[in-house]
Amino acid sequence: MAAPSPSPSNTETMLQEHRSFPPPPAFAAGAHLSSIEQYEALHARSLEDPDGFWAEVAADLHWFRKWDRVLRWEAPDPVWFGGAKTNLCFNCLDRQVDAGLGDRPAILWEAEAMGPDGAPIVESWSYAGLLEETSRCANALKAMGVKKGDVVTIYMGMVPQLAIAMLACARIGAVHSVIFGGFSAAAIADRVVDGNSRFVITCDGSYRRGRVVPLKATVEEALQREGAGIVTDVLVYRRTRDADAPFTAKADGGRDHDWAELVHQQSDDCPAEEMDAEDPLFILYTSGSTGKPKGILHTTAGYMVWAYLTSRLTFDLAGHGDGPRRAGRAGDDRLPWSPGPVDRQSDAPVDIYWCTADCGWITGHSYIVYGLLPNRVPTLMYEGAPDFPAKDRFWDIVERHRVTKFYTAPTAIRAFMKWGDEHVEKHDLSTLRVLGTVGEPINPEAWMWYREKIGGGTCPIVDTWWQTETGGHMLTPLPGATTAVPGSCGKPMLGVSASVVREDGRPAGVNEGGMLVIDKPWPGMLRGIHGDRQRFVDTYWSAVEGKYCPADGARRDENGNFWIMGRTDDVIVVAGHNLGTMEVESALVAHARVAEAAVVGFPHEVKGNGIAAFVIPHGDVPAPGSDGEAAERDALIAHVGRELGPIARPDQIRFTPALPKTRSGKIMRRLLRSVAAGEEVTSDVSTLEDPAILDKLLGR
Ligand code: 6R9
Repeated sequence: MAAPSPSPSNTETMLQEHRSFPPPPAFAAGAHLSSIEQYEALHARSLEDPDGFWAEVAADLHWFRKWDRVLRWEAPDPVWFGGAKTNLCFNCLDRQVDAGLGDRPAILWEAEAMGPDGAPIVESWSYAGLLEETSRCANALKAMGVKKGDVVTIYMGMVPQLAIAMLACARIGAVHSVIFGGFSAAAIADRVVDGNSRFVITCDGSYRRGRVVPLKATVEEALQREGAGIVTDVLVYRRTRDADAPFTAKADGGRDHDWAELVHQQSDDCPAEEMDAEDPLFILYTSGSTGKPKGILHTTAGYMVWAYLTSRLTFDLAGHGDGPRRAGRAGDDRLPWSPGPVDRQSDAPVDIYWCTADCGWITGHSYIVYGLLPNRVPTLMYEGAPDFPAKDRFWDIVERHRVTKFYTAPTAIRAFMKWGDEHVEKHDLSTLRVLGTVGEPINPEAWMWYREKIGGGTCPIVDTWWQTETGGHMLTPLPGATTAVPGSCGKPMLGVSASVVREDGRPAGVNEGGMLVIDKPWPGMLRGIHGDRQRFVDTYWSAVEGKYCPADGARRDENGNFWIMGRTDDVIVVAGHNLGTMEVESALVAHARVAEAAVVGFPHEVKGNGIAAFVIPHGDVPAPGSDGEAAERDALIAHVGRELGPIARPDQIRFTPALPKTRSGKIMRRLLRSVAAGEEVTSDVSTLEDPAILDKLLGR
C-alpha cells in the first residue's frame, strides 16, 4: 500500500485552516454531551473500561438474554456481548409499541412525484403500523422458504417497503444483502452468486426524475447470468404498476410473488427470532474497488449497539418519550444520553431526522433505519432526486417536514452551491439544529457554505468519517461538545482509539501525514468479508499487527483533530513531497471561478508524479484551445501555488462540465488517472452514474 511517507513538506503544504466553531452555548447547554471535558472523560473511560462502558450503553436496549461477557478479543475476531440474545427488529419496533408509543411516527416517506392536486405525497408510518407490515412481510419470506441464516437480496427503490424488507429479514434472522437500485444486472448477478442468495425482494420499478427505472426487468436480466439461476423466489412490490415489468408467478412455473398478494394474506403475528449476539445480520458489498465485490459482514448485537449510540451522540437525538435531557434530571447516575424509562406524557420536542442517502449504502443502513428507530426518532425517507421537480426540492422538504437534523454528502453540497443560493433562500430552514456530512472529505469552502446558507450560520456541522466496514461513525465532531474546524472530521467517537502511523507502524508526529489506524476493537466493526477469510485478513489486518487499517491517509493536528487526506492510494508523491489530492482540490475550490475539482497524479518525467486537475467552472466551460482557456488555466495554477506552495502547482488543468462519479457520489479517480496519463481507459465504468461523461472528458 502506498502510504504517505513522513515528510516535513507534507505539513508545509497543508492547507492552513484557522477558522473554528465551538458549539453555540445554548445548544451545548441542552446537549447529551455538553463540553470537551465531558467528552474527554467519557472517551477515556470507554477505552479504559470497555466492558463497563458498553454494558451501560447496551442497557438502553432490549435483550431476551443478557451477555455473559461484553468483549472477547483475539484480533481480528471479536465476540461482542457473547451469550446474549437479542433482535434488532424488535429493538426498532416492538420495543416502542410495548412502551405505549405505537401510534407515534417512525418513518416519514415522501414520494418523488407530486400528487394529482400538485401537493406532495407523504406517508407517515407508525411503529405499530411498521410492526404489522414487517411481521406480514417476515411471514411471507417464511412462506417462500426463507430460513434463519439465508441470504436475501434486496434491490428496491427508496420506498418504505425497502426498510420493511430489511426489518423483516432481521426479524427472522435472514441475512439481507441490499443492492443499490441503480446498479446493473451484472452487479446483481455477482452479488447473488457471491452471497449464494436464493431469494430476491424487488420492485417492478422505481422513479428517478419522473422516469421509471425498470428494476424487475434488470433482476430478470441478472438471473439469466451464469450462476444466478440459483434464485428460486422473487418478491415484487409494485411501486410503479408498470405493465411492462416482467412477472411470471411461481404458481405458473416462474419465480415471482406479488407483495400485495403474498404479504397481505399473511398473519401480522411473527415473533422476533431470538438471535445470538454474533449471528450474521447483513452483508453489504462495497463498491469502488476493482475485481470481485467485497461482501462486508456485520453481526447482530455489536452493530445494533453501535448504530444506536453513534446516531444518538453524533446527531444529539431526542426521541419520542425521552423526557427532559440529563440537565433536567437530578441524582441520576445513568450515562448522560440515556433516555431511561419512557415518558409518554413528555412534551419535550422530538427530532425530525433526514438522511438523504439511499438504503443501498451503509449510510442508509445505519443512519436511516437501524440507528434511528431504536432511538425513537422519526426518520424521513425521500424517494427521488434532489432537483425534481426543481432544484429546491430538498429545502422544500426540510421546510415542510420541519426537519431538525440533516445528513448529506459533500458532493451534494457542492452541487447545491453550483445551482445557486436562490433555491435555498426561498425556504425557511430555521428548524435545523445539526448538519452532517459523510462519504468524502469536505473542502472548507463547501463546509462554510453549508454552515452559512443551510445552517443559518449557527448549526453545528458534523463531518463524519467512517466506512461500510466500521458500521458507524468513527471520527466525528460531537455537536454540543467539540469545536468544529472546516475540513476536519474531529475526534474519535466514544469507544474508538484512532491514531496516525508511519509505514513502519510507529506513531506519526503532530500534523505529520500517515496511515490512519484503529487500535482497538469497537462493537460495530466488520466481522469478515463474506466467503473470503484471507482477503479480510490481508486487506484490513496486515499493515500493522493487531490494528484495523482502513486505507485512508490522515494527520492529527495540535488540537487532536483528525484530517482525512484521502485514500492512501490517492496520495500523490510529487518530487518527493506528499500531497493529498484533497488539499489541492480545496485550494482550487477556494477560487471564485471553480465549482468543483478533482485532482489525480500522473506519471511525470522529472517529478515522478505530476498533478492533474479536472475543474468544473462556475458558468461556462472555456472554449478548448482558446486564449481565454489558457488565461484561466494560468490563473488557477498561480492561485494553487499561492495557497499551498509551488510544489502543489498543477501541471495539467482540464475544464469539464461534469466529473465521473459512482452512483454513491464518489469521484472515480482511477478513470481520471487514465485520462490524465493519456492512456486508453480500460477501467470498469459500469458503476458510473453517467457513462457519457467519459466522452466529454476525452473531448469526444
Ligand atoms: C460511510 C461511507 C468509505 C470511505 C472512507 C473514506 C471516505 C467517508 C469521509 C470520508 C473523508 C469523511 N470517507 N467519510 N473521507 N471525510 N467524512 O462513505 O462508507 O462507502 O464504505 O466509504 O469514504 O475514504 O474510507 P464507504
